[in-house]
Amino acid sequence: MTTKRNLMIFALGALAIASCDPVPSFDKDVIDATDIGAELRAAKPGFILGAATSHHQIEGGLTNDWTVFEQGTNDEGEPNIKNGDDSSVAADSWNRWPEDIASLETLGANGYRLGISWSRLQPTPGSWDQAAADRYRDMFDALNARGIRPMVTIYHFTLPLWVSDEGGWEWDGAPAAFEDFAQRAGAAFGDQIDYWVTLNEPNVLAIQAYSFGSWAPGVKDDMERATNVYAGQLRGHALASVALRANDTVDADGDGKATQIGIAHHVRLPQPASSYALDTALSAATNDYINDVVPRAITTGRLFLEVPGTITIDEDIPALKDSCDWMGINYYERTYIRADLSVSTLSTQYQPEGAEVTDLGWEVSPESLYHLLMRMDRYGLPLYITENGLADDDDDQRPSYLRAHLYAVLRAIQDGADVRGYLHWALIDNFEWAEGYEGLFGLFSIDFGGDLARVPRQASVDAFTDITGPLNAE
Ligand code: GCO
Repeated sequence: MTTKRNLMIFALGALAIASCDPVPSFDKDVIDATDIGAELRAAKPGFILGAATSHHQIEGGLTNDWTVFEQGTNDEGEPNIKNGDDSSVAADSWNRWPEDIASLETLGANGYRLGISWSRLQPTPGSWDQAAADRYRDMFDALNARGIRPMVTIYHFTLPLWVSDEGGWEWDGAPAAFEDFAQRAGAAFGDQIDYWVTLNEPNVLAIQAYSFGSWAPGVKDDMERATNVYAGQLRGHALASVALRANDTVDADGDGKATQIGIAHHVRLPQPASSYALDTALSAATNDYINDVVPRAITTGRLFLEVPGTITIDEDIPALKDSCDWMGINYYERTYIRADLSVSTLSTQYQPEGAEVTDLGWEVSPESLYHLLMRMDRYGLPLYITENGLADDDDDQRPSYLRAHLYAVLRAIQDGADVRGYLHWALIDNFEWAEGYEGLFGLFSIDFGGDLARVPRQASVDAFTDITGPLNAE
């Protein structure tokens, strides 16, 4: 097995070609001197600039596979979530959503990416909680009334218990269950919503939950199962996109299109740790697995996933082809890839020495965002940044981070990439999965032990409105 795997990796190494795209280096003085809002407005009329959240991370009061996982412990007997935190209250957005909308207004935002909870709306197979749906309808009405385009995610990492009890995305009934949910969501909210996100980061979910074991259901080191879960989500997406198009036939924003479907695709820039063949090969393999599986599937219909020597999935799924009207880009970091055949992912990732990092230790690299946008643009779909941001509790990095990353977006647009919007992660501090309340990403901070008021991180809010002001000028 190991020999076969090594041979395959060497073969890949021989084929690996380093990407030829230049990664530019940005000059801080140039960024500071650029009126990003005015230039975005000129370069891309109608540009959407806003913020993002997900239901589980802010709502509170949920019951799903994650709320079960949050109460559990890992192999070492430690709580699954740092400090034993849980999402039971989170930011209480289920009740305080008008404050979230007020925060968006403070930012001058014209877009908001938010999630709806599958487990809340369909707590049992075939059921539908109309009171919960009505609450979401109130939120969507309020957003539309303020000219803030809702972009709605229908699956963001959490499953109803009746799906996870069957095996989650490993269950062969999961895609059809998701199709049913998409059908009901399309019918229930289609008159208010045009922009749908079917899946959030199918690649990250698969790896965190089935290789790192740090997310529900906490399976360690099993890239075969991870890859099946990755594929299961994409099969579900194919069915869900057909269901959304069939059930949401109302053009809510009057642009002539009733549905605009995307996947929030997590991209990162893998760089080989050295020119050693194994590092180059595994960097290329990681690049394909992380970055290219999703856009290839949604543009060609070919679902191709490979972990060399472990698993290969290669299927044509006609409904996957053209299943998206746009592609979402979630971008956080660049990583270096060092071969390590003792782990199921075959490599480990690390950050360069001396780089600026966030509170969670992630490298700040706006140039990599530019590079990835140019690369993803080649798939020919309009792009929206559906997430980009950083954990920075004291707010000393976020203002410059925000400007530099929006400058990267502007440069990509000026160089021809069709980027139509940017939703900053996150609007408010929230439950950061296994990190609990330690990764604080909000443009607005929240005192989780206290009154839960949305308090502006003022320097960041100022940096944001410096851009939305000229962007939204008449
Ligand atoms: C993800 C999710 C978000 C995270 C954000 C910061 O990438 O894991 O989409 O839910 O909170 O990315 O880590």
